[in-house]
Amino acid sequence: KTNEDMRYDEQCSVTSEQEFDRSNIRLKSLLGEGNFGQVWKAEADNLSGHFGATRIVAVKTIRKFSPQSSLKEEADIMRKLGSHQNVVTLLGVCLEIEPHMLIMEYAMRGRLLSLLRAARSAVNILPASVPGGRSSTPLSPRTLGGFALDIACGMEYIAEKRIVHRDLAARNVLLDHNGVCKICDFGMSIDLEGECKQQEVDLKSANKIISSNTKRKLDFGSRFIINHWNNNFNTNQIPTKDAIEKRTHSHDHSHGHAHDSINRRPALPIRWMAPEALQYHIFTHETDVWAFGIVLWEISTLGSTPYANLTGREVIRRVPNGLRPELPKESRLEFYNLMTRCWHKDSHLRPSFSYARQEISRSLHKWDEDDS
Ligand code: ACK
Repeated sequence: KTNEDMRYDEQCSVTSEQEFDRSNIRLKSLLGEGNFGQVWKAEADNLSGHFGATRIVAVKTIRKFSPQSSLKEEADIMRKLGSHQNVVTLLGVCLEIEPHMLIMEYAMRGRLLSLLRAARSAVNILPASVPGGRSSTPLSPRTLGGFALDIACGMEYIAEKRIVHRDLAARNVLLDHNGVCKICDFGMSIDLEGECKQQEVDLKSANKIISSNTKRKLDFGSRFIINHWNNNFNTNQIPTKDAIEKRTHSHDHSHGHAHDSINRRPALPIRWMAPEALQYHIFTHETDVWAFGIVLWEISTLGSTPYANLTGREVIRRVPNGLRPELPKESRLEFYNLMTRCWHKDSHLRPSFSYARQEISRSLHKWDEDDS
């Protein structure tokens, strides 16, 4: 992104509750259908005071009777995040009448996962000199390392804002026209600060709890995260391990989420989840770090599915017992170490996002120096 693009996004990013006039949106083509709704490529006029200007945007809509029946919470999270070059920016909302819509910046090159998989056949079939779009170009280790750095920067920012993403995976990273990665899909995210306020926990002590390495933190974490689960998954029970297992009967149907076997609503991204998330339903910045390790693995394997030979049920049982994704042969050593540390059983011994970002940045500098 140029500085000018950044300034434009900052001006456009939505910070108020203000409703966008939906008559200013023209849906152009369906980009894809997610679990709860659709994403459209669209044109939007007069976004956030840019009168007379038209911008290409992505519009997310929601099915009326989906379990996540509103995009309000997702909009709140995105509003709080504002504008960062590695996070998809919210540009406007239509939440007063249905169908609800989120207007987001448009990331032209689509999902990172698709790009990684497309690059596989390019690596195998096409010689490096064949001209073509980026999606048919083999991806160099330097380019892959750049993706890892972008995602670490985005996640560092998200964690600074005290948001837990809960669904970080290569399918939820988009690429813009410059090939810059942008983290998206905050439908499962939690705002830790907001949760503290709601549960009348003093923010000062909550900050201490959240940032300290004590058991209290986990207790605190699990309590509000379970509440969040109940709100979102519409059940009055604290989910048991059995309940999770039930949700995984038909896994791998779409987007890496397990599905409820009866009504097929999406449950949890089992293969990206840390042991404490699988066992005790604790979701924290550290469980996001675990998922980041899986994303590094996805990047290194050009979009393989973690534990592809196991069912979701087996993953739930074996990851807490020490099972980890098989380390890819073709990756650079620095990334092995980093991903392995992201998968430390003890969540407090995993690196922070800012440490991971610095480490990746150091590796990339070293590669650049070695190459020159
Ligand atoms: O790989 P894709 O083109 O990238 O297909 C999926 C589809 O919508 C369903 O999620 C695309 N998509 C989602 N959000 C955006 C966005 N902000 N910009 C561009 N494409 C998007 C995603």
